[in-house]
Amino acid sequence: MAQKRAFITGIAGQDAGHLAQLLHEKGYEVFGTLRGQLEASHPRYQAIKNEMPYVNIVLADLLDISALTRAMQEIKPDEVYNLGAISHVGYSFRDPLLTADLTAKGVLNVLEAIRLAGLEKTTRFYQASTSEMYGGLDYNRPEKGYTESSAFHPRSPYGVAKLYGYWITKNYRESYDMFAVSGILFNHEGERRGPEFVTRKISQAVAAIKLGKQDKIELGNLDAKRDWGYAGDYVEGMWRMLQQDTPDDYVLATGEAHSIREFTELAFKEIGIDISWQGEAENEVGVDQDGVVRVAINPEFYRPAEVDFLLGDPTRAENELGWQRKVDFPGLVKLMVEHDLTAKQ
Ligand code: NAP
Ligand code: G4F
Repeated sequence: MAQKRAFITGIAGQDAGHLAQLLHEKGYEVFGTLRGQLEASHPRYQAIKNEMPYVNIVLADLLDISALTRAMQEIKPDEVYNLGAISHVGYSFRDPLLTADLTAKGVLNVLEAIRLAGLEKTTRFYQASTSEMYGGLDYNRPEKGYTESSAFHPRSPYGVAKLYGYWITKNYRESYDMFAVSGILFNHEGERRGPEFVTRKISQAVAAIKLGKQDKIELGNLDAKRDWGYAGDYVEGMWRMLQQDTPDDYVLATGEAHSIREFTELAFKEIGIDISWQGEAENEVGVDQDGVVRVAINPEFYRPAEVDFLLGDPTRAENELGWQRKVDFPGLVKLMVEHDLTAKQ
């Protein structure tokens, strides 16, 4: 049988790295997009090639439908994973227009590129949808967690843009009979996570504090809760969604929610520091056993509208995809801190 071809947008991202490795191990020929006027000698290009020599790099911006269409015509992928996006919620408040162009309309660009290349009946499409679409407000918080049929109420330009991506994917499935699905993924983290996201910011800071390279970390809202899993587990779920007989959308989550505060405490425990909390609101600090301030609040990291609580119910993915997360919350914190301790030495 011919080798299957997978096309991943945003190959430099966290999930793309895990997914490319998984698909390579499964025998796929893997193509991934990088944006910018890069040549093969460029450090960004080289970094991907050094880490994932099996990835065929395609230079294409998600805003550039001609580049995407050309890529589809030339590669004729069996599976497309649309992972490229502005993915940082805080940043999306600072640049909402670009977020809309990229995180919303970029999805349409990829879907149209597939159609323009005449591949809508053969190429399967995965859209990286998100738990941010639910919004976490009190009035719509199912006790056992959000499911595929929960109501949406996005709370950021990012969440709103992703909702467009979710609906246009469903619309192409219904209009053109495309195998086009959304994975509604709750937060997933790990050693590839960007340092602008809170878990990696904490694990890197904790490692630097242990090694004497940093004194403390500044954070925003400590009391938001997230359903945090390991990214390596979640890419398996993405792949499984595209192997089904009929296309449908699935939630991937752990079914457990923990606060930023809990993540911080556990991460410090990994290096032998017990954090205790003093003060309130912007004046709250986390101190170690010797009274040294290790955590301070910086309101710069607050968001204009916060998602206070996210909990997912992965029952359907477990039953229909046979998907199961392997890494639990303490395991995730440990894995990240241990990785960063080694990397920072
Ligand atoms: P990520 O690390 O931020 O990766 C996103 C990638 O998109 C980056 O490599 C980025 O490239 C690329 N990108 C940005 N602008 C682009 C453009 N104009 N053209 C082409 N590519 C562009 O995100 P991730 O955590 O791996 O997440 C993957 C996807 O899943 C995203 O769509 C995210 O919104 C969604 N998602 C993530 C989570 C999560 O918890 N991780 C949960 C639900 C959904 P540069 O490196 O050049 O900036
Ligand atoms: O790590 P975060 O930036 O992730 P967030 O906003 O939950 O978004 C991530 O998960 C989504 C899935 O639910 C994805 F769709 C999205 O692409 C992204 O991957 O922030 C998590 C929480 C927030 O409540 C934030 O206010 O941590 C809080 N937080 C507190 N201090 C902070 C900080 N977040 C960041 N980034 N930096 C801080 O210093």
